[in-house]
Amino acid sequence: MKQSLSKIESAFLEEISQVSDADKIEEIRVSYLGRKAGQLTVLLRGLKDLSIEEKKLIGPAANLLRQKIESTLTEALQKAGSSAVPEFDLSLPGKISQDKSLGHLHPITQINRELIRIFQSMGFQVLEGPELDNDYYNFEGLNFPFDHPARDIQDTFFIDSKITREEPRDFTRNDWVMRTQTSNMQVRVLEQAEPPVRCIIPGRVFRNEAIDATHEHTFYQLEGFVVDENINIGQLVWTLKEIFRQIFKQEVKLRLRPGFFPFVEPGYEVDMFCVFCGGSDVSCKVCKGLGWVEMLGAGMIHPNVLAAAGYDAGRYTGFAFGIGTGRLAMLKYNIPDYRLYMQGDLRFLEQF
Ligand code: FA5
Repeated sequence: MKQSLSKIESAFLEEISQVSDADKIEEIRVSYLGRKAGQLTVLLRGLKDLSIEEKKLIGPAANLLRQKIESTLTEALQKAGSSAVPEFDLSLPGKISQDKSLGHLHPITQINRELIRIFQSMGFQVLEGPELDNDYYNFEGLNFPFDHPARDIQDTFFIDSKITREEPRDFTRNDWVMRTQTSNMQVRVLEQAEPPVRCIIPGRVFRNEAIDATHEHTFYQLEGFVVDENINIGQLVWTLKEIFRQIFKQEVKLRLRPGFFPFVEPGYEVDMFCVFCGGSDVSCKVCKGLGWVEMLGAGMIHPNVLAAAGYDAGRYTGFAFGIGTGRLAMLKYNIPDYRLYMQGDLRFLEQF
């Protein structure tokens, strides 16, 4: 067996020294290492019939010869300039060169992650909700009776098909909508959770509305609500101020105006002082010179909503808010136009 190995070795070295073109080199490879009838392959196959002592002796020598043949073939191919030989090592890890920038997070993702971190530090649970939802959770359960004009506040994308999906309840109306608000999670969560409840739901929402510097048809909200005994407006205001203080790393001026949302009573619209012009520029695209930008809706959860979720509305109270996270990111990162988020323009995205 040993003699056969040396015969193969010298024959191979003799043959390879006489060829210089890639096709011939390939022929030699097949003749020695080919899977079916390669001379060395056949010999290696015979190893299994040897005794253990012989295997120990011949096995390593045969493997060594195979490696030698392989590396000699590769060298020969390199000399022949074959494209079959990679010019670089594909198994090496990539290099980060100065002129190639790393990927980075979209500003909405950044603000969401920051909000999640802050809310989690305050004991809020983070949940997700469906973007396509039943009329019940988006409207009816939230105290928007069918055909009530309050539904017109949010221009809705209605879905023109019957969907069957496993849901925790039978719907009074089997109508589906692209959710217009992350508030669609209020009843859904409360139906399944026991108080105390403290959670946030960041997500995408959809409205069939005209777009401008502060409005998109597809935009981002973060819903939050707390339900327990003795929950009050003071706690809502404190929570909002604290969140804004942590996001902007300074005290932020917020303004509460009475606002109507059928699922809260009392309800508020909350504005933040415009950091772009402070109200001094009538041509400011963000606040239009008013000095304030509407950032969120909020209020005390309406007893009808608590009752729809099966809560004893006499015993439990709760507050809820829905922050426009895209608007928040505009003020935090000085973004003058909401439409920039969705345009995929690298000149914009690379700034974050
Ligand atoms: C609501 O969507 C309520 N669900 C908020 C709420 C939650 C109220 C809980 C009470 C209790 P509103 O339609 O105002 O409310 O939207 C909330 C925020 O989303 C706005 O303050 C604004 O920051 C943002 N927003 C609303 N419409 C758009 C839009 N078209 N484009 C971008 N951001 C928007």
